[in-house]
Amino acid sequence: MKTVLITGATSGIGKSTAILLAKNGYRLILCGRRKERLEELVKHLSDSTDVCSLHFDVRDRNQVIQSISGLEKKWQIIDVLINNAGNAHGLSSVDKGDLDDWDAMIDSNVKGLLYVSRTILPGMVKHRNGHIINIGSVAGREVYPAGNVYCASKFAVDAITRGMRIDLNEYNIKVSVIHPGFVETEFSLVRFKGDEKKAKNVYSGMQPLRPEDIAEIIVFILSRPQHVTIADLLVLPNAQASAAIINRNK
Ligand code: NDP
Ligand code: 8X3
Repeated sequence: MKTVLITGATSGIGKSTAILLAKNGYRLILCGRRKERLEELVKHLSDSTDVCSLHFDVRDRNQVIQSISGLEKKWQIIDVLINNAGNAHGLSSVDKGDLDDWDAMIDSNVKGLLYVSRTILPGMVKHRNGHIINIGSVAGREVYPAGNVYCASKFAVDAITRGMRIDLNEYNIKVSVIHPGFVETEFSLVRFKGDEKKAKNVYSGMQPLRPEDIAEIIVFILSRPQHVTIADLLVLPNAQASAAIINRNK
């Protein structure tokens, strides 16, 4: 059975994906910063599958390299990498943006994805086998008001995905990207720094995607035969027509 490493498995899309992949018998390496949550999830899933966790911040390249390189031998062949860890921090016009928020988004969403990929890819190249699934966003397809740096980070994920698909083509490695619209997770709570009212307001009057909706798509992508790559998917809630056009009367 395939071994899947998921970054950002402590909540939202990553956690739902871990739960569904466990049900489908995949071996799992779950990553995130919140150690207690990781331990709880490992305990919960270990009845269904072989599972372990790695505790690191994707922004810290030494932690990334040391954690992944330090995996026990039986976990060292990684078949699938799901680059999911990331967040938005703040929602401000570009002239008022917080520099720490900008650093956090670029360091986690872009550089973190690169550090994790760069650590795992040589193994995939060596074995001429692998699949990378990057989690982009509708924000990586369209810029919306005050989205500036978060959108830039997701445009970068899109560009990196395309570059990966070209560079890894000769090694039999599949590269996919999913661009979700609104998904109700801890995403907005993080963006608005714990302000629950603002976070809830993002989804008022409309039905957002559930993290399980994206998890189901990931399972489908992974279940395709070897000659099929689902390269690029935009997945929106029915009430969302574009990054900023939302029907809130549903
Ligand atoms: P959540 O906030 O629920 O989950 C984010 C996950 O990323 C957590 O597990 C968090 O783990 C992890 N993470 C964040 N920063 C770091 C870091 N520096 N190092 C390690 N792990 C980190 O949000 P979502 O599930 O919604 O987000 C998952 C992905 O989906 C993100 O890339 C996001 O941009 C993308 N996305 C989300 C959409 C939405 O509307 N929710 C829409 C489109 C894309 P921990 O804090 O424990 O480290
Ligand atoms: C998350 C979706 O529109 O809030 O990437 O940026 S959005």
